[in-house]
Parts: sequence; C-alpha cells; structure tokens
Amino acid sequence: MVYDLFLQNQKQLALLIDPDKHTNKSLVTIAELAQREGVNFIFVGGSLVTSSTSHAIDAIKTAYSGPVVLFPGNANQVSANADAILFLSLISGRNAEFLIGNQVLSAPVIKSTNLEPIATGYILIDCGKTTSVEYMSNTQPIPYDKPDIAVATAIAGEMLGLKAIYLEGGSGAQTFVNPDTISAVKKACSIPLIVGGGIRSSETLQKIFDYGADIAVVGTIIEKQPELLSEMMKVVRSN
Ligand code: 1GP
Repeated sequence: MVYDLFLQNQKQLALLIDPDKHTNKSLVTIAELAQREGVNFIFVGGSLVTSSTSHAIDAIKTAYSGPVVLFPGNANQVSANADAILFLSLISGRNAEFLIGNQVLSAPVIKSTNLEPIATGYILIDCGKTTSVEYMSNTQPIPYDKPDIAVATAIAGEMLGLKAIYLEGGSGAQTFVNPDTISAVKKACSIPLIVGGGIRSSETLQKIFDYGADIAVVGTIIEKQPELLSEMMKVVRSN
C-alpha cells in the first residue's frame, strides 16, 4: 500500500508532474530521470489540467516503477491508471465544492477502481502571491504569519480522521511555507506531513525536512532545472 510508504520513518521526495506542461516524450524523459534518481513518488495533477491524466500516467509508467499518486485539482482528474490518489479536502478553505463536493462526485468512480484513496487535509498557506490553486479553488489561503490557524486546521483534520496533512504554498510560490507553521503543525499532529510549493534548492529542501516535513513536493524547479533532482535526492538520502 502506498500509504505504508508515507508512514516510513524517513524523509521522502515527491516529484510533481503537471500533464499540461508536457508532451508524451518529455513525460517519459522526466519519468526516466525520476527512476534513475530514485524519487520516492511521482504526484500527477494540477489546479487546471486540460490534457488526459490517464495518458500522462501511462507515459510515466513506461519509465518509472515507483508509486504514481494522483494529486487532483478536481474530480475530472481521477484516473484508474495511478496507484493511489490523495483524496484531498481543502480544509483551509470554506468552499463546499472543494471540502466535499468533488469528493462526492469522484468517490463512486474511485471505488470502482483499484486506486488507493489517501484521505488528506489540504491546507493552503499564503506564500506571497496569488497562486493557481487559490484562484481555481476560490478559497482564501491562511495568512503566512498565522501558524496557530494552520495548527488548529491541521488538528481538526486529524480529529476528523484524515490520514495526512498537506501544507501547500502553491506551485511557483514566491517563498516556501513559513518554517514556524511547518514545525508547529508537525508538533501538533502525528499523521504524515507533506509540504510543497516554492522549494527551489537542495538547501531549502533540507530546511523543510529540518522543520518537520516528512514528504516534500517539488515541481516547477525540476521542470526548469532537471539536473537539480540528483542534488535533492542526495539530501533525501542523507536524512
Ligand atoms: C506542490 O504545488 C507544489 O505542493 C509544487 O510547487 O511547483 O513550486 O515546486 P512548485
């Protein structure tokens, strides 16, 4: 089970692939790189995806043998071809469509497949600019300097039975999630902590792990500088 891998007591890296940013060929190239470097997970999705997630996953799976996990922006991105799905509830927001609406639409579809749902509290943190996820979900992120609100949100998610917390700065965020927020949430919750958005260097990755992230997610920077992945995986292995 993919969730058992989340529970491993070691730092891990997920590479986020947005199908819209790729051709079939470049998907295979990036998946080959992920395979070579031993990336722990490939997450597939985006706030707005207009191409087929299923085709993208098929291409990725020709070269990458690790777990491919859907990270869907909405119910339309569900694909039976992945191994698992972050079954997200956007608990920092107050938009019913992203708290429960898309989940109702997709649950019967997921149930009819072998996809492993991983119930995840998705918490959007303001990281300096309006991100696609904020705009597309029509929700307000938690202010950058309010770790207490993030903690209250995360523990509510854990009490509701969610299996992981995802602190999201948003793709291409100006800065990564506030260190105080990461460490306070880590301290307050015992479920795996995923952190993503604005991680652009191996130094930052190390810091994110030091603050308490169990799984870090990188996307944009690897699209731009694939050679950084090797350095980042060295950080993962040294932890
Ligand atoms: C995953 O949205 C992030 O949580 C990815 O962010 O593209 O900034 O790495 P970047």
